[in-house]
Amino acid sequence: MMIKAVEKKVVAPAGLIAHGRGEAFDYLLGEETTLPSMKAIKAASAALLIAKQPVISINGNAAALCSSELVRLAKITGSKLEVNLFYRTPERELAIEHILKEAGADEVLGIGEAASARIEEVFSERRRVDPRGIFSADWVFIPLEDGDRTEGLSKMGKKTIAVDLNPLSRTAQAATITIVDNLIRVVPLIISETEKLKTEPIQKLKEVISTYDNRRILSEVMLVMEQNLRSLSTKGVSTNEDIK
Ligand code: PTJ
Repeated sequence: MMIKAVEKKVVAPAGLIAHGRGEAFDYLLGEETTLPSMKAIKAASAALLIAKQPVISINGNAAALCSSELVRLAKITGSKLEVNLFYRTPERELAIEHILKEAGADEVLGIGEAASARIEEVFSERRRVDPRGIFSADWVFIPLEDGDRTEGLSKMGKKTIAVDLNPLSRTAQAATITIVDNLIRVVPLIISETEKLKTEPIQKLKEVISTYDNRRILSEVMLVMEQNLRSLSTKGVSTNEDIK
């Protein structure tokens, strides 16, 4: 699927490397959503519901992996969809816009001249943003983001929700809410969580966010990884002698 998406110019060649890196970390999670990640998903859902101008940032990998679900999430939470690419070319912008429109998006921001604003703190093509979208957003959902832009967005005062399988990445470390899990599992879970939380009073949603501690969640996820590795390694190998 990802290779086909590279051929269609949706995914950048570097997106394949990022995907493989993600898979390696997913094995450490046991390829399932962990309890700490569920807490991050709940906080992210509450944030998208209380946000005044939420924006979902779409890159090549996100479009290839779950465009229909991201369009659905945008509709449920009233978020805008904006294409924002590290390896930006007009061809890729249009290919991703096409996928999102086919998946039911009414409006896709960040295409061509529409990405006319600049994030001064970012030095890659990712600095180009749409004034109606990321530039004026309060919360930005950033799946598979690069570290520079996550830091740039937070310097601009934006709150960010990152999805990144690597808890050590600069994005995971810099985001307001970090969901360390596979994007393909995360988006359906945020959809069902937002549907559950939608009827809750705003005060309750604010409380979910104010009691959320991202540092602690990152530590808990790393402990899950450590435990998984420990139990896997003690299954087959019990002593140093066995390793030799
Ligand atoms: O489409 P473009 O031009 O915007 O380029 C997109 C990529 C992904 C190439 C660009 O954003 C990039 O280079 O990202 P990084 O810095 O490689 O970071 C991607 C992060 O996503 C890595 O930490 C991976 O572990 C993680 N990742 C990969 N696949 C998944 C994932 N996280 C969650 N779910 C995945 N399926």
